[in-house]
Amino acid sequence: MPIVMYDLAGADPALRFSPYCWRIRMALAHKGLAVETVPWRFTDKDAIACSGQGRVPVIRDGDSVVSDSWEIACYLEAHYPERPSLFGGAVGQAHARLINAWADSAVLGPAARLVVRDILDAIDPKDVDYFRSSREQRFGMTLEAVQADGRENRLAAFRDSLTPVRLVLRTQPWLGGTAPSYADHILFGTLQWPRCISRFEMLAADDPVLAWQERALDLYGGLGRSAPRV
Ligand SMILES: N[C@@H](CCC(=O)N[C@@H](CS)C(=O)NCC(=O)O)C(=O)O
Repeated sequence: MPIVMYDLAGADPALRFSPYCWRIRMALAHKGLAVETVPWRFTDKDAIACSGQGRVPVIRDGDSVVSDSWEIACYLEAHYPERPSLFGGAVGQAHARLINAWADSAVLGPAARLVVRDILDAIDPKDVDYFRSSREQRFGMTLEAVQADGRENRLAAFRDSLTPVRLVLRTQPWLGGTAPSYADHILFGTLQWPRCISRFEMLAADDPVLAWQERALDLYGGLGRSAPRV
C-alpha cells in the first residue's frame, strides 16, 4: 500500500506549493517509496485531525500517522533503513537539522515577503479569507503592504540569505556532497514554493543556486520540474 500524503493544493488541485510538503515529496522519491498524494486546502482541518494538529505535510503509512516535515523525514529514515539514506548517518542527520532550522528561520521569511500576495490569487476560494486574515495577523499588515510595489528592492534580503549555499556549492555539487541528501531537499522545497506559486524571478540567471536548483528539478525523473506552476 502506498504511503498517503496530505499535500497543500491551490484552486487547481494539481498546483502543489507547500515548501514543507515539497521536502517530503523529494524525500519519498529519494527513498523510492510510492506515495498517493491527497490535495489538501488550508481550511481542510478535519481531514488531518487524526494527526492531532492542523498543518501539512501529514503522512499515513499503514497504521502510523506522522506530521511535521522534519519528523516525517526522520520517520522515513528510521522505518526504511534499507532504502537510500536521506542523511548518511547520525552526524548528517544532526547537520540536516541545522539546515532545516536555517531554511525555516532565515530563508522562508524573506521569500514570503516576495510572493505572499501572489498566493492569494492561486489558492482555493474557500481558503481566501482564512489565508488573508491569518497571514495579515502574522505580518502585522495587509498582504498588499507586505508585497507592495518595489518588491524588487527586497530581493537582496532573500538572495543574501542564500550566501552560505553559494559558498558550499563552490566546491561540491550538492549540500549532501557528491549526491543529494535531505539537506538538498529542504532547500529545494523552500525554493519550489515560490517557483510554483509565483512567476516572480527569485534568483539571478548567473546565480550558482539557480544552477543547483535546475539540477535538483531533474532529480527523480523530473519530479520537481514536471510540477504545475501558476
Ligand atoms: N513545521 C511544519 C510546518 C508546516 C506548515 O506550516 N505547513 C503549512 C503549509 S506550507 C500549513 O499547513 N499551514 C496551515 C495553516 O496555515 O493553517 C513542517 O515542517 O511541516
